[in-house]
Amino acid sequence: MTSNEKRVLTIDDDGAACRTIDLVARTAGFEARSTSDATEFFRLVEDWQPTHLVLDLVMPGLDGVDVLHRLAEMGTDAQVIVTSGHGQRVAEAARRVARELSLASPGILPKPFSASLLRRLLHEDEGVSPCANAGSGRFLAITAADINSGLERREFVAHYQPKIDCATERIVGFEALARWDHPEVGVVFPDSFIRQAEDGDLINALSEQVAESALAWFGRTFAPHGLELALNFSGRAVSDPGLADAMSSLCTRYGVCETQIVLEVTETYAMADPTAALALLTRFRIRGFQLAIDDFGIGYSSLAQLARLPFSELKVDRSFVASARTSEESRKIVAALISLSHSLGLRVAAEGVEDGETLAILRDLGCHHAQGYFIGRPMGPEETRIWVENKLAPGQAINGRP
Ligand code: G
Ligand code: G
Ligand code: MN
Repeated sequence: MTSNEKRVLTIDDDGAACRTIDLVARTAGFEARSTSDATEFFRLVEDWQPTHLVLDLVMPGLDGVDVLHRLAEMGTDAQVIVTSGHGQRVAEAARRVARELSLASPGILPKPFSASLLRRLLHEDEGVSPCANAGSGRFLAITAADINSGLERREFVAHYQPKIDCATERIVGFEALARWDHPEVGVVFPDSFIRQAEDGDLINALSEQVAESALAWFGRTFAPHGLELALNFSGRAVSDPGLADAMSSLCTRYGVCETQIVLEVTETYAMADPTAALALLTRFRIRGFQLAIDDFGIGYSSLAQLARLPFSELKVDRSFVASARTSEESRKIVAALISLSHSLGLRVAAEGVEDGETLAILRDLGCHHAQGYFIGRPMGPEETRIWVENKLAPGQAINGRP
């Protein structure tokens, strides 16, 4: 065994790809080895005990899914990063296979490689993330105490993903997505801390810190232009009886009108206790906030409850949207959800729009709003501001308003 506790092992039939990954990994403080030979790969998994594996899915004479099964049988606890030159969808499917086999996988690495994405994936272990003492090379699970320190240092901020009107392609607003701006680790994503914050009873404080950071930015830059800001709330956070007041005072402080704010809650929560949800959600609507049911279509929903609860918007889950172009079933489901929203008088938004053809399909189906990598990725506050400016024709005001 070696002294360095961070070791990356790559299997790829492309020698240049191996060398690039090794180089990026070494500059990120990892030891790195690579091979194109399966026997050698599995031997190293056992003997060298890598903490991270980078797996090329498609290699001559080797099936990436078989490799995942074999790794699961070996009981490896290394983080598996899936790469492929065959498009994101294949790599994402393989990552789902990995997770179903109980392998940890922080994400996929599409080819051609982005060095910054690889660095991010190497530092973003699924379920376990580098903490305050990451400098020592040790990886610990994020604890409530870590989150508490982050809250005290006010490190929880938001990144923003733009949202457009499908018909006019004009920007209508942003979805704020929580990020932990960690002084040593860099940007930490919500998958690594939301659940821990809930378990540690810190989700209310965290949600308010993210909301404050988002409203301060939005109020200063965009609120006067009539755009909207959507914020995600987990069931626990939205059940906080003080949240409606806290949100209203943030609106007052930053010059934002309640009607410009959309609270996104997930279907699973909204349906868990419909009676309690009705009272809670109604209080937000009375104040003027908009309410979106997020990730619609993947939970266990009752359509009757959907009609009864005071939602103003339905967000079609990205799993249907991403495959609408290629799968007839997905397209029919998206069409049905759009039509359902129209009949219930709800605004409907599609998330996960990854190409222009999908955007055209949505427009033809009468979808109101769209969001996704094709339109814009989540970006930091300054980057978002520049993105909006570049989108506008000279002399054109944001959202077409003077
Ligand atoms: O970009 P992305 O990895 O940000 O977001 C992953 C998931 O985390 C999304 O499903 C999103 O709804 C959720 N999420 C993002 N920000 C927040 C937040 O502030 N609170 C809660 N509860 N969930 C969030
Ligand atoms: O669950 P929630 O709707 O809040 O999801 C937001 C999540 O979706 C974030 O993690 C964001 O990074 C991700 N996301 C946004 N647009 C796209 C997209 O076009 N494709 C994929 N795969 N994910 C996206
Ligand atoms: Mn959301």
